[in-house]
Amino acid sequence: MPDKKKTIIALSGGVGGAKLALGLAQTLDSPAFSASSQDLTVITNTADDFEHLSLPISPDLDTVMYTLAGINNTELGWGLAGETWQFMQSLTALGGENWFQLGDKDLATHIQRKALLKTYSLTTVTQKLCEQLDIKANILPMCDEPVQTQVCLAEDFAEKSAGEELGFQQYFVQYQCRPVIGSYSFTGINETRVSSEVQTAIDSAVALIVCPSNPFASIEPILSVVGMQQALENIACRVVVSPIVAGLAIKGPAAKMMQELGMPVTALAVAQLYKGFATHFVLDCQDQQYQQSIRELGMQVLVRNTIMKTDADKKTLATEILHFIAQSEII
Ligand code: FO1
Repeated sequence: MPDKKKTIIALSGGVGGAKLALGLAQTLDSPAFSASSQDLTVITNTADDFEHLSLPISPDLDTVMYTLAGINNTELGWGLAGETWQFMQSLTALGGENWFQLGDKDLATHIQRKALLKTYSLTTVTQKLCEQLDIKANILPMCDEPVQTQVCLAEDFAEKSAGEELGFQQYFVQYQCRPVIGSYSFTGINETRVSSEVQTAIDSAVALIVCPSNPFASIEPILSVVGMQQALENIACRVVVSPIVAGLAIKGPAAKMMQELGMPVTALAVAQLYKGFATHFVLDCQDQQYQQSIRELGMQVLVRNTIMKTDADKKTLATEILHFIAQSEII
């Protein structure tokens, strides 16, 4: 009789999350772990998604997908390796909108996604794309309904006044995260629900790993899907990996957002955000002074190098987290 399926669920945004997801996928696939019969499901943020040039763009889904397929562009941190830009050059020559770069190869993903979305849900479309790319892990969007992160400006910026909202990609790409944020919201979130595919993964899950992704822009939208947090709380072991190391975000605007939202930029402040939800916390060696304070929040703490520069770093961190989970008294 085959072993009952045991799933490790990872929650991920873009680059940082995808790195750990790759480490987890490779580790679970290695001979040392194959006897544990654990598979990987990556539930990915889709609140960065938007329509651009009439195409449905899912930046975090694509970053996770390309990374797990081994075809990601490591220099840019998004898009595909060996990309060319003739489409963008021609579009620019025609006076088209060029603040958001779509590479020639990447364009195929968005066009194929658009075609498939006429018939299938985003979850099924993602599964079909992953199948074509030979990805073994199960990559799922956080939900099938459209959600869009909007940031509300605390100060005037360019032609926008304080109090006005910007879509996340405009904030992130067009304005390079320069506007000061007062608050943010997730348009459409109240119309979402946990998909049957996400629920099935949760039902067989032995542990949840929150990858080192932006707590506000990447993880909070996932946890805000109607019914998601309650469903995930049925998984006894819930590990958060800090995206803040030595007061800096590994990538992206997490540190800047924390500061503008009035929080100290520390791994301890990240742990406080997840108080009551996380049972385990992974802290970088550079932040070990917070170990005791985080334990006092009710979490077991693992102190390791969490900066993943090489593929070996990704696998090492993934292995250490999987051992931390296995040793836990909870499962
Ligand atoms: N990020 C940029 O900084 N500039 C871009 O022009 C850009 C284009 C782009 C196209 C497709 C895609 O899937 C991602 C793209 N990204 C780009 C990355 C993306 O906007 C961000 O990494 C995420 O939204 C943040 O998680």
